[in-house]
Amino acid sequence: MTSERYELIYWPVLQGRGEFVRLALEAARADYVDVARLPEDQGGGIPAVLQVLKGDHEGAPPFAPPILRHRGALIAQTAAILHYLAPRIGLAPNDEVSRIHALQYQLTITDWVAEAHDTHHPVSTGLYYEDQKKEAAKRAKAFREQRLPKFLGYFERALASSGGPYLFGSEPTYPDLSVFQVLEGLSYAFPRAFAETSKQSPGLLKLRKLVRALPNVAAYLASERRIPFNEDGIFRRYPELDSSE
Ligand SMILES: N[C@@H](CCC(=O)N[C@@H](CS)C(=O)NCC(=O)O)C(=O)O
Repeated sequence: MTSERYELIYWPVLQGRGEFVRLALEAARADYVDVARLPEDQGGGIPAVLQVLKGDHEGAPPFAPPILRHRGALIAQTAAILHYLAPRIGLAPNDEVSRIHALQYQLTITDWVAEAHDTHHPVSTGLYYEDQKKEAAKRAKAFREQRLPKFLGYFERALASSGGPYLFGSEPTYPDLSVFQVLEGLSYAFPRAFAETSKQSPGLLKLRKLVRALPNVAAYLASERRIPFNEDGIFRRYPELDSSE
């Protein structure tokens, strides 16, 4: 069956990587359904995600959620989903080179998100945090001291190259929404380290405020559709990982 409506298939109880897609759909006020957040008797819940992952459909099989279903096709990988969606919902820059640069930024965000995730799961995603706390403490220290300033510095330079206030100038595009989400997540997970390190990134702090105030984003953030950050997601608040003291 093909449908014009965008269907997001993602775990229903966390922001996770699905949130980068939700934010884009919400910012554009696109017609979409967050499939797994429907009740199970309406085809939602975790079974809806597992059903798609089972792979009894045509085309390239998805490895993991988030997954977008549109016009009968399934697309996985957050950056690929956004690259597909953005021109259709008015969130892509205009020219071809800029579109590749938007994807370049999004893939860098993918790396950043994976590193943020690995601060609490440095050994294996298959183990509990409690089983890898020692390694997590080491990994989080390196993240706070080396990687956080490097990623923030990179995106601050990216903003300077466009003249701001967004990555492609005066209008927001999808990587701006994703940078916003990472900044929100990092300030939740590492309130101390983020507050200290982000002092060097005034352009990013401004972008964060601007994105938060976009009317569709503000309405979404205030709605029940925005799942609060929690300790099942990528950005987890474990105070011991925010400080070595
Ligand atoms: N690189 C992928 C990563 C996808 C991913 O790791 N998804 C998580 C949820 S946020 C998952 O369910 N992974 C299951 C697995 O890796 O086995 C993306 O950016 O979409």
